Amino acid sequence: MKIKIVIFFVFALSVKTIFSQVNLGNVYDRNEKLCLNGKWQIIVDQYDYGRSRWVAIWEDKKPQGKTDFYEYSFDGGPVVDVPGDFNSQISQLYYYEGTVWYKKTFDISKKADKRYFICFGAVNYLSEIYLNKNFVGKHEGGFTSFQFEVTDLLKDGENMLIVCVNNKRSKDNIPALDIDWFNYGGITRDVFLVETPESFIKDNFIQLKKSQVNVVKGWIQLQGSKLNQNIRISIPEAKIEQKLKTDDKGFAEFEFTAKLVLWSPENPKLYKVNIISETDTINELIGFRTIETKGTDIILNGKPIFLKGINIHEEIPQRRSRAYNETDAIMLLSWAKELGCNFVRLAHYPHNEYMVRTAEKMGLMIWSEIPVYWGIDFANPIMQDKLNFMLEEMVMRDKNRCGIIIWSLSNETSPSEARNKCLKNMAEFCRSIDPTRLLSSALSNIKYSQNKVIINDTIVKHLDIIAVNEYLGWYRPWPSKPEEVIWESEFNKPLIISEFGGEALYGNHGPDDIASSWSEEFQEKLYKEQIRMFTTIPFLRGTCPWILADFNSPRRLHPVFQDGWNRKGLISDKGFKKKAWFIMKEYYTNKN
Ligand code: GCB
Repeated sequence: MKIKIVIFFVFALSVKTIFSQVNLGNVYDRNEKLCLNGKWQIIVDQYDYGRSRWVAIWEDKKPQGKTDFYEYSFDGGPVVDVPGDFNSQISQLYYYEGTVWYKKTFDISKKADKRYFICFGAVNYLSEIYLNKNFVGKHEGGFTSFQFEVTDLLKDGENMLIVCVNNKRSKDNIPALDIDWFNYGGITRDVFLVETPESFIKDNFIQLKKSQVNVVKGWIQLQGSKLNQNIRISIPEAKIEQKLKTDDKGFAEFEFTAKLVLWSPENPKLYKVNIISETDTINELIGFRTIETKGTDIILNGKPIFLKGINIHEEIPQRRSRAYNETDAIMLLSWAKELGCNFVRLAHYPHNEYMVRTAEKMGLMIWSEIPVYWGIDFANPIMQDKLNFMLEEMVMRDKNRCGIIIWSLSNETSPSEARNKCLKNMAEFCRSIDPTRLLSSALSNIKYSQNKVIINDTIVKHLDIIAVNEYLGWYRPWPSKPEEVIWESEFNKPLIISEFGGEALYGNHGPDDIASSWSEEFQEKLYKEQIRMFTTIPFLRGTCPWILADFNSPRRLHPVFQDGWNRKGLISDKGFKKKAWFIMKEYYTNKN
């Protein structure tokens, strides 16, 4: 990957130890791991003082002689919980975007024949990792997991891990400057130190072959000194036992027939799959299903399906913070189930693994997307590599999660030559690393002409599913009666309305025809109108209201009705259901 080379070259000039990212595919499925969650000490460094070599916060220097002093110290400073964003934990940091240094010490008895990897679920946005005063590596991107090998830097006894985090928005970041959510910074997800054998199963991909309900296909990649190994894949419950051999590069591909109970929303069956090499074992819960499109239909396990969806941000509104653990996932996804959903759009970035794994267990199909959102600088020559790198990180983490049926490449990006080129390239790259899932992108550039809505964005040629964010009745007035709006598409593909809705403050009542009343009645009527329109769109195969719950967004400036919240939630910031919730629930209950 070019991007990695650039990053590491820059750092090679100033630091002595550099390790490359490893992309361990199965962190959560390994038993031998030390959890580094808990209390971490922090230093807030708004002017980036600590990164200069003469200050070097990563060395955590302590005064030695009588004339010595340092103008920083972790000791005596604030402490925060990891996982978790720093903004919600320290009130002075609520709107902070900048550098924060994190420090954690931990003890370990290092085993001579083992390897060790430091694994981060996500750090928003830039991070530099230091172990025992040595630079380990650097990562860009706030919502994808990454790992570095630290075997040679790890000591027996106490170790010191320091992470420099910066969540400042920037023009060439993904996302860039303008976002409609809260830019929570920090080490927002789990941190583990994973132990593996010297030669280990680095990654594996196991799913049903595209369109074939009885063919399992995939690959296994080993890393270490013993690359030629005998491998066994077993699924005991289905009495499956497959033997294969890895090549000189530690790689093996496989394909075999199997009669499996297929995963579906009605029966979210997961099998225990064991991958056993001569030196290592991985046990993973994996489900099997096929997903494809045929004309304007979405086909799950050979049968057409309608996606009854809801958009979700990775935020707990009642706590005004990021969601980061299984309890949080269960709360958000139980609301989705209660609404009658069989599908969730995890907006606008890859959510934590608990969200994906819990949704899969609950029988919810998943749309996962990278934060290629609004003003991305597609014309910037470094952008394509960054986009593909982030896309690869998303796909590699979750490629065995059958609940994920759609990878989304972007949300509301304006067509231009540069944008079209980047998205087309991403689509091709994504299919090359995962040919089993559907591709989409949420579009907003739709042609509106009198009472017609015409889908003509040429990027759709490279996608499987058309997804449109339309806000008829909110950002755009109804051009006619809702049931008289005519939807046309230049493409013979299924359509999902990936966003629609309007704002209402819970408990605020008023006229149902005045948007600025911010009333529950207005939102309720808007939902009824939307549903009337849905029933007339012949190629509609799914809907996703925007959004499950009110969420924090500093661009929502109305002091009375918004006060820093986007109020399009069907559920309020305190967890109460608005009137529109019941309209949507009824629609889903009656919809086949
Ligand atoms: C959109 C965006 C979403 C916003 C929403 C809104 O089209 O995709 O991120 O939050 O509209 O509320 O305006």
